[in-house]
Amino acid sequence: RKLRLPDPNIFSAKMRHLNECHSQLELVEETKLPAKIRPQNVTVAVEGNIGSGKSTLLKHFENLPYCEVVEEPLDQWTNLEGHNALGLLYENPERWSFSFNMYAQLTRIDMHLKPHTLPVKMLERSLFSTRYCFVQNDYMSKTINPFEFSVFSQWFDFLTSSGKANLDLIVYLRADPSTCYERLRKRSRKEEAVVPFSLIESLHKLHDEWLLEKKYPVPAPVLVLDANHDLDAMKEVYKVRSQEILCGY
Ligand code: D5M
Ligand code: MG
Repeated sequence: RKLRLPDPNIFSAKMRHLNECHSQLELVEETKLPAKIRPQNVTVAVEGNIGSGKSTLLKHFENLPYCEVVEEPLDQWTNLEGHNALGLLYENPERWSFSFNMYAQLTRIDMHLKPHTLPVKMLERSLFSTRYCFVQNDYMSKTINPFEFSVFSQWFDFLTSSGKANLDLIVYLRADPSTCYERLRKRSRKEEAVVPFSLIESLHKLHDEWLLEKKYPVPAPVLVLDANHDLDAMKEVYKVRSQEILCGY
């Protein structure tokens, strides 16, 4: 695994401030940086189906002083100069899958390129799941045609060959399609009202094919977590297994 060498300034203002305030702060065990990742910059991608609980995991780790989180830019996807790209995608996938995914790919390389300000950077999904799960699904279900698939794939190859999108670890939140679907219904995002159960099933299969069966290239070691438990139980898993989630072991 290739880890970048540490920048001595990586212990950013936030961490320095924490150290300075040490006497006033009750630092609990989980707020300390695990020895195994000190002092490198580590990039972790959190992958999983729609409704698998990525945001819950990210929210948990966001609170740790050495961890920063880069969420999926949903606000950009729902308002691109006034266009709701996500809404259009679900309204008419044949027409908009290619455009949506070309834009998603642009916003994703932006996530990968965002400089580290803390030792651990956690991404909500990556360029790789856009290609191997979402675009693969569109291609197989013919909402992206072979010409569009080639254009998308050549951009993907170009963007990933630079090494700028390297990951150190993938955390795969694996939940049953029925669990994901129930959560999706519950959160009732307006664009997702028309998402059929069959899409959740296909995406589940593609995540498994990619991250478990390695049918497509897997760019980093994978930690699989059972994400079927309720919110409180999941938070407990994140607490107990935080070192693994941050370092893979
Ligand atoms: O929610 C993210 C939403 O965006 C969900 O409706 C899936 C959709 N999404 C994400 N990436 C893509 C790509 N590449 N193509 C199509 N749709 C996508 P979340 O619950 O965070 O997964
Ligand atoms: Mg999300």
